[in-house]
Amino acid sequence: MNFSVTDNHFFKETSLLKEEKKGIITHRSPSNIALIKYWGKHGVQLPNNPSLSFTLTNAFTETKLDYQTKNETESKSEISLEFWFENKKNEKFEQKIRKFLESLLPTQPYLGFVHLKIYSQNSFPHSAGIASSASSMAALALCLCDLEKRLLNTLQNTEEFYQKASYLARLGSGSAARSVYSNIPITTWGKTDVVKDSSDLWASPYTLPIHDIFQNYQDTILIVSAEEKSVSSRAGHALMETNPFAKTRYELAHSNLQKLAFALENGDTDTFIEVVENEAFVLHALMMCSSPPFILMETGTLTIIKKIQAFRRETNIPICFTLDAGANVHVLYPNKYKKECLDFIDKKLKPFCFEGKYLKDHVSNQ
Ligand code: 2P0
Repeated sequence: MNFSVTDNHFFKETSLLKEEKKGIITHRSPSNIALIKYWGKHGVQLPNNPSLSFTLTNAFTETKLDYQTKNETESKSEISLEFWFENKKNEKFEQKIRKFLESLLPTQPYLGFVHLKIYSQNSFPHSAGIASSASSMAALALCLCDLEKRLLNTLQNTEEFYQKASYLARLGSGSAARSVYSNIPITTWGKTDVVKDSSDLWASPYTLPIHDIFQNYQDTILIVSAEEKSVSSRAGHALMETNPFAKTRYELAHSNLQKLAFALENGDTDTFIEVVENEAFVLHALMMCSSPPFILMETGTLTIIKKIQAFRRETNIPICFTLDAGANVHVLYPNKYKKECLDFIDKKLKPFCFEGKYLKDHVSNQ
């Protein structure tokens, strides 16, 4: 399945050539934080293990796509693009998006029939060191699917629309596959026995039972470093190809996902914490035993982790952490302990944050 539209009869008719069409499409996509991590891929952006993430609420990207069909004399085999980020023309991002759209052209030829102007902005500061590729690629992919829908009358079926959006987002950035679903608390991507009809090609909403304790779960994102990472995720994924622990890691992801599904259903916060922290530690351990090795945690990351674990021991509050591919710490806790946890974060963890910065977020509600 490559969601190609080249054999679509609407496209064959090339009605696009005959009538001018223009319009504006807007989509907002949430950021997500993986609890079961995607780390290692093969083929064209296919994951080596299934992943599962919480969908966030306050961290999102909003993308506006302004399109107008080209006239008869203009080349349809080229991408016509302008890219604006946070109200400024951004050449670096434009180049990246152009490359992405060019890679889609053979299967999504309608992209060659339009002039595109893309305006994108994040709800969170760009300098916060938060990965924005997931939410931005997801918002762009949703815009592209809407564009196809408007131009070719395809993707009328909602499930197909979102599957294709997730498929396209994945091609832009793996974790973006999980960010096309707003208002869905949990998403999985990658073939797993735990989720019926799961696929490596696109992510899907997690529809298994979720205990009340995980409703409105809180995620406070502690900004430990706002600097660009020393090793990109792309390079990190590639190093899994020679990592001696790769096979064990992929097996562990499957069993951790199974355990996590049990914890989510039963409100078992002990198991939740065990799995979530294990996934974060394993992700960073894999980095440290890659060849060449690399470390993305900073001193503050470790200090914060130890303080969270000590606070949990002292209070019995089921607070825990997870890490992305970077130094920042996501502090996860049930909504009912929000006051105590925010107080702890503000008093004890804030001093270890870059410029005392942290972002309050929570899992998206259905
Ligand atoms: C994840 N991460 O599951 C994992 C956990 C970071 C840590 O996916 O090369 O930016 O664009 O597919 O999605 C970060 O990698 O990598 C990532 P590409 P991506 O969220």
